[in-house]
Amino acid sequence: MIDSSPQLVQLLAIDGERKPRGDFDPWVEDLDGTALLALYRDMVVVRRIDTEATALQRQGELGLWPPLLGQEAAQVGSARALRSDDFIFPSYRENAVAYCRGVNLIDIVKVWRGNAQSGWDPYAVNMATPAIIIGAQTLHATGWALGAQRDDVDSVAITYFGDGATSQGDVNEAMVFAASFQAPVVFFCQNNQWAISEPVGVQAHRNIADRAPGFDIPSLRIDGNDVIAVMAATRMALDRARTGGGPTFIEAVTYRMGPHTTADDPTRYRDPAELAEWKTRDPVLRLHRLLNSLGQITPEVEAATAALADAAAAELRAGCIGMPDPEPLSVFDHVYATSNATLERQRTDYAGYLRSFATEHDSAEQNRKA
Ligand SMILES: Cc1ncc(C[n+]2csc(CCOP(=O)(O)OP(=O)(O)O)c2C)c(N)n1
Ligand SMILES: [Mg+2]
Repeated sequence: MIDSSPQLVQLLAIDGERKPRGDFDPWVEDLDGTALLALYRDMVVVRRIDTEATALQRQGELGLWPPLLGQEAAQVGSARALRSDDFIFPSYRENAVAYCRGVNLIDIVKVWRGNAQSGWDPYAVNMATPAIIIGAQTLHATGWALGAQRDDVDSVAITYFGDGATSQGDVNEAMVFAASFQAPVVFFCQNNQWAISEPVGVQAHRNIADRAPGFDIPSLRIDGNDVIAVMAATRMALDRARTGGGPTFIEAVTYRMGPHTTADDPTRYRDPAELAEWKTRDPVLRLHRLLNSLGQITPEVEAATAALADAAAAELRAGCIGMPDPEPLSVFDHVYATSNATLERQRTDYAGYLRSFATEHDSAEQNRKA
């Protein structure tokens, strides 16, 4: 299951050794100890946020949560390669990307608590809100990229999706359009080995990265648990797009260490030996090993990083639990820019339905106020 074929680009070995590679190294030569430590900090914090959100769901404070455990390097390495004017079109799992983009932690969980239909203003951070419809966001990204091309700006669209999404028509259609018009878009596929309970080998008898050249889109197959390789490949792809070279497809080979979502139980379909094997490739541990060998890990650094992660978790928890409940009828407010008769009828019906739960006390209160 674990791939170590020569095309898999790896710049950071499992034991934390930096592996030189002439074609990729120039893209990450600025990554000194301080920069690597910043990436490490991000990865520790997003893992902590993810763990806290999972706990909040287990405690009934969130309806659902899609964990990113194991995919920290793929998300942080790519997100930190972007410019602020690049636009991100994510799936539901890119919560580390949202964190790197500066999305408020509360806004990240709002939608999973059922408090809002959408978490944040996409234009404030140049990142769309999560797409649950598998692969739909790849079309949005390609359309946005075509717009950037016509506006003659050098901003790039990046879209995140999973291995399973590559079987979806939308993703293939997006690649056809991106290739035809040389759209400045990066297709970033996190191959986490599973599409819920479906292993990647069922839908892809060859590497997923092999598909893109069929659309005339160059592709890179990288170790997605290696934050340095991820950053190098993403910078390379962004640069190509920015300079008129068109789209690039990146397959980041990683592993979903947790369940698909908190509603899933992977022990029913996954061999525990597979998880144990991937734990040895843990992206956070690997970077920690490199930093340790560079002398960057001191007790002070460890304590400061843990404090940062704890503070983020505390902020998330307090914000989540303290969120005011939305007014139930507000669900109708943003369906259309201007309302219509059908929607108004639904609103009236729903208001009546809600009134049917009113207690005698509520009725007495209403009568008193009336
Ligand atoms: C169009 C569509 N079909 C099916 C689903 C149900 N569904 C939700 S997640 C998922 C699997 C996606 O797997 P993958 O693309 O590998 O992403 P991952 O969840 O592993 O990150 C499916 C089939 C959906 N949300 N949208
Ligand atoms: Mg997957």
